[in-house]
Amino acid sequence: MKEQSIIKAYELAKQRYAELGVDVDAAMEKMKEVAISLHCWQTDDVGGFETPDAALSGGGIQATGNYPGKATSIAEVREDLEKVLKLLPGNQRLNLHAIYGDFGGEKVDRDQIEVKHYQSWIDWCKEQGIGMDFNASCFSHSKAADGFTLSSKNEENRKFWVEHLKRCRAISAEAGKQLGSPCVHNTWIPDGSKDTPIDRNGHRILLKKSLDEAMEIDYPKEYMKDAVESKLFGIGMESMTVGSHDFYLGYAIKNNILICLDNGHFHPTEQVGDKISSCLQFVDEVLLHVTRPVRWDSDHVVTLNEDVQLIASEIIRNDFLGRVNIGLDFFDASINRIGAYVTGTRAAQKAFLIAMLEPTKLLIEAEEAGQNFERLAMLEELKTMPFSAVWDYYCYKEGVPTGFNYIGKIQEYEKEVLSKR
Ligand code: RNT
Ligand code: ZN
Repeated sequence: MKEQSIIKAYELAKQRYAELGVDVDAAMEKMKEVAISLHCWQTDDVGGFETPDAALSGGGIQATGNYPGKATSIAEVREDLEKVLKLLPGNQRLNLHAIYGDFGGEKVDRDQIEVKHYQSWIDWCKEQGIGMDFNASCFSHSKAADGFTLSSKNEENRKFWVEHLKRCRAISAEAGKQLGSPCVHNTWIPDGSKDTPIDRNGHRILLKKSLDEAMEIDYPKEYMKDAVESKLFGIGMESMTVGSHDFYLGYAIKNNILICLDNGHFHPTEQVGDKISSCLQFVDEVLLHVTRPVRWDSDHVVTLNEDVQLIASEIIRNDFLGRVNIGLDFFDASINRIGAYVTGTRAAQKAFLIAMLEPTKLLIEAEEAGQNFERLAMLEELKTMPFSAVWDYYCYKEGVPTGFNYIGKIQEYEKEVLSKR
């Protein structure tokens, strides 16, 4: 796209938005407050580098597809992430899973991990000038093979996962301390039952006990913040999920920690965008896992759809950016993974910029005056406002490819790097 046409289109768009009382430059400035945490697991289909043959298994998370070019080492994950960072406007963070530790070929079980195994990641984040978030990995492990981790009735296994979580929290606190930005530690467990269980309560008592034990140490909020992620069901766990939304929302409120809302983890007619203002009445902050469920928690690449738009709009309308931590959670192994990454992250960013270009005051005035036709009509008209001109200019100003142009950059990267793996 020619520089001239980007600027020209932007100037016209700016006028159109100004007619609605929207300040486009202020919106682009506000985009600085939107930090998106990039989930490292899009680079290698949630495999990790624990043992030579680490592979995703168990617990209802599934990456489908075998498109060539997947990252097979930490160096390759970083190479990919650096490429992704270059193609995105705005601010990002890294969201690391414990299985991505730098173990140097050594077999380090999850109850043995230490800060030293993640120091090279912390250093990498420092070099990139970004913050880091972290996740306990309670899946793809022999001690999770029976479908239970923190809620296991096998005391040896339960203790093992409690130890893992404790260590992950300590690593998070150290990462946050070193990077000068609080590390959000998220706990998600696959625990549940394929068929109708009897002792739902027993497992929930154990999960609560395990979380209490693992979270005994209170770290300063400037270093780390805890989040717990609920889920409705997983493949192979259709009948009961121990860590349900009711369970974790209760736990988060009681302990004033973060609730993690993954928009693939609810009934398809429920919208996470609607949950934010409910949860934030009772907890200080939430963590989001922005994803695209197609019929189930399929973790398709995020697109600019109404669900994602409602999430972004709710955050911006209510000035919740300081209380919402934004993570992504998709892993598509059937297409160019870096293309998936950039497309999905840009889609989430677009939703935020669109939200910032909304004349919210006008809409609220219509709503409060009972002018619901007018509200509906305005929302419809807003959908076709010249947003792309603003988006292109924003990308141009940020020094990243505008519009379709990032596609070619990813094709080049595929040719030069990914296809040689
Ligand atoms: C699984 C959860 C969880 C995982 C990641 C890898 O259903 O969404 O967040 O996707 O931790
Ligand atoms: Zn998730």
